[in-house]
Amino acid sequence: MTIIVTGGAGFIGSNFIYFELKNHLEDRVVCLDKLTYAGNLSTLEEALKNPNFAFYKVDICDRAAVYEIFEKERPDAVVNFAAESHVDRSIEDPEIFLRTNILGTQVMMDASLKYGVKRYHQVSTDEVYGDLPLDRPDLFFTEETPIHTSSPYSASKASADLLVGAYQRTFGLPATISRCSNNYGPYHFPEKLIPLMIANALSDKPLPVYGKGENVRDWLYVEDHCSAIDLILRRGTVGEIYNVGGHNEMRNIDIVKLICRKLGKPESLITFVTDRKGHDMRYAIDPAKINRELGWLPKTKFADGLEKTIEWYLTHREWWETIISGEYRNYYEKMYGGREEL
Ligand code: NAD
Ligand code: TDX
Repeated sequence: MTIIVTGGAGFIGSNFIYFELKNHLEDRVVCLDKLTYAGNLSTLEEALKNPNFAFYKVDICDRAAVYEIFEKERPDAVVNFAAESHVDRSIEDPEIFLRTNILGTQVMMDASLKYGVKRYHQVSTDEVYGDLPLDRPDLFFTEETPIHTSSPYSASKASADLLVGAYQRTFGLPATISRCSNNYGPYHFPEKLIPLMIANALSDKPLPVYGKGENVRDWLYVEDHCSAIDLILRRGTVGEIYNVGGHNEMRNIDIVKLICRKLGKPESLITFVTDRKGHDMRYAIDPAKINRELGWLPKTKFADGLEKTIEWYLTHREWWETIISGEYRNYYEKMYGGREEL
C-alpha cells in the first residue's frame, strides 16, 4: 500500500518512516512536510535514496497542494504527525498551533475522504488529558479520561482529536487516534528536555530545569511509539482511541541528573529557572487497551533507550550542532534569557 506520512521530517515522523521502510518492504511511503524550524530534510537523507519513498515540501493547510498530491499518489492510508509540537512555543505564540494542528488536520481528513483513503490515523498526545496530581500515583490516563487541557498546544491537539471523532461519525472517515506519552530517541529536536540537556551538558552550558524539577513525565523510546502506530494502522479498529505508554515515570530533575552522570558532567551545571506557565505536574498512561487488543508492548527499557540516545547524540554532533548554531540560537536566547534563576 501507499502511506502518506505528514510531518515526516520531524522527530517521530522520521523515525516512523524508517520503521515502515525497514519493516514493510512492499509499501510505498510518501512524506508531506512544510520543513518548519522543526523539520530537517537531512534527517531523511537515507530514506531519499529508497525508491519506495517520496518527499513533498508542502504545508498541510494548503488544500489545493495537498489535493494535488493525493490525486497523483492515490494513498491507501494517511498518518498525520505534522504539528507544532513544543508547549513553550505555544505559550509564546498560540496562533500557528491552531492553524497547523486543527485546520491542517481538517485538510488532511477532507483529502482522505475525497480520495477514498482506507485508513486515517491521527497522532495525538497524552497531554489532551491534562495532568495528574503527584500525590496520587494510583491514577493513570485511560481512553475514558475526560479531555482537560492546559496549554494552547494541548488544546489544539484535543481540538483536532474531537474533529477526527466528528469526521468519523458524521462522514464515515475510517479513522483511529493514538495518544502517546513523552518520546525520546534519535532526531529529537534539541528544544525538548532530553536532547536539550544532552546538548547543553556536552557544551558545559547551564541545564535549565523549570521550577523544582518535580514534574513527572512518562517516557517511551520513539521506536516503541512507531511500532504501536504501525499496529494500529494495520490492525486497529476504526473509531477507536489507543493510549500508548510504557509505565516509565520519571521526575525531570532525576532525568537531568542521570544525563550528567552518563556524560561525566557535574550536577553544578543544573540551574533552576522560572517555571513554565500552567506547567502540567504528572503524565501517566495506562496502556492496557493496546496491549489487550493489539498485543503491543514496549521493547526498550529506559536505561537502554537513554544509553542509545546519548550515543546517538555523541555520534551525530553535526546534526544537532547545525540546528543550535542557526536560527534556533535566537529562540534559545529569547526563551531562556527571560527566565530568572531561582
Ligand atoms: P516535531 O516538532 O519534531 O516535528 C513536526 C514536523 O511537522 C516537522 O517536520 C515540521 O516541519 C512538520 N510540520 C509542522 N507544521 C507543518 C505544516 N503546517 N505542514 C506540514 N508539515 C508541518 O514533532 P514530533 O515531536 O515529532 O511530534 C510529531 C507528532 O507526535 C505531533 O503531532 C505531536 O503532537 C505528537 N506527539 C509527540 C510526542 C513527543 O514526545 N514528541 C508525544 C506524543 C505525541
Ligand atoms: O528546558 C527545559 N527545562 C525543563 O525543565 C525544557 C525544554 C523542559 N523542561 C521540563 C518541562 C516538562 O515538565 O521538562 C518536561 C518535558 O518538557 P518537553 O520536553 O518540552 O516536553 P512536554 O512539555 O512534556 O511535551 C512533550 O510530550 C508530549 C512533547 O513536546 C509534546 O509534543 C508531546 O505531546
